[in-house]
Amino acid sequence: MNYNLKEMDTYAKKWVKEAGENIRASFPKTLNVTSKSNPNDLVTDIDQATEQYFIKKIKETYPDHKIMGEEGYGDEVTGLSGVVWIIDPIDGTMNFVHQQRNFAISIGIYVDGEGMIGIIYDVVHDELYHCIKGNGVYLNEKSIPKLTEAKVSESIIALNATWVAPNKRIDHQLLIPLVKDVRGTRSYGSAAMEMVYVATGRIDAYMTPRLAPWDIAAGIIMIKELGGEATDLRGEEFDMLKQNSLFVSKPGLHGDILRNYLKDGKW
Ligand code: 2AM
Ligand code: CA
Repeated sequence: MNYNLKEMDTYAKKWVKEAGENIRASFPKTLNVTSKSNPNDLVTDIDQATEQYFIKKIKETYPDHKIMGEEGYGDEVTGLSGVVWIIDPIDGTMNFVHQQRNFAISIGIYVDGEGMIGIIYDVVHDELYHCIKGNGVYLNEKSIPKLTEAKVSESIIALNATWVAPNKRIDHQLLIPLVKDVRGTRSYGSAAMEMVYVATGRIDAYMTPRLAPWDIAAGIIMIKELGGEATDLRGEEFDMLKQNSLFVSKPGLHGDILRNYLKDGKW
């Protein structure tokens, strides 16, 4: 297949900025909010319109590329051969609805299964995080430095409080020792934002037992590019066609946490 990463990156960033402008323009208007799988799984007309906007642009420009989008307007993607755009039009929809901040547009572009371009746009702050594999990661025009090692006792980890209270998905006792040993915990409510916080070193790690491919597609490319580690909670590679657990971290810290805190979990 014929593809040009630089050109795709330029278009993707342009479309993301345009979509962000439309999202900012929507703030004074009344949102049409409905729920999907459960009453807390929200979607708005803006999530849907944003995804449709990307699909129109991508299909016009690259008719042979495939698109996997959270809101289901893309293709039925059953394999990762060729170029696949993995899109979350708004990651952190609950924040978007309640706070009008702490959400992002996330686009990962995969070529034959390999993550090549990652774009995460913090719409409210006009902060565009972007990366082409092998060329570093940038926040707007500024290069983001490589990640350095950190100790558990001096780290801040992002983790949702759900996972240390009784819940349906995991044994909530498993993560309590880690929460006690780290310097602090945070929860931002958008996986894409939490991953750029790891990429920029604002936090040291982020973990969660279940995310969809579009939540993680862009962020894991950036973290790996910066020398960080991105695996599931067992330390294994992701399957971008399924739900996965996620554990992203600075180097060194990743192995320490896996060995000392995560190894007994049935993730
Ligand atoms: P979303 O806002 O795009 O739905 C919140 O902790 C994070 O988990 C967000 O990145 C959110 O993405 C994601 N999320 C929420 N519900 C989810 C679900 N049912 N499956 C997978 N990811 C989900
Ligand atoms: Ca979303």
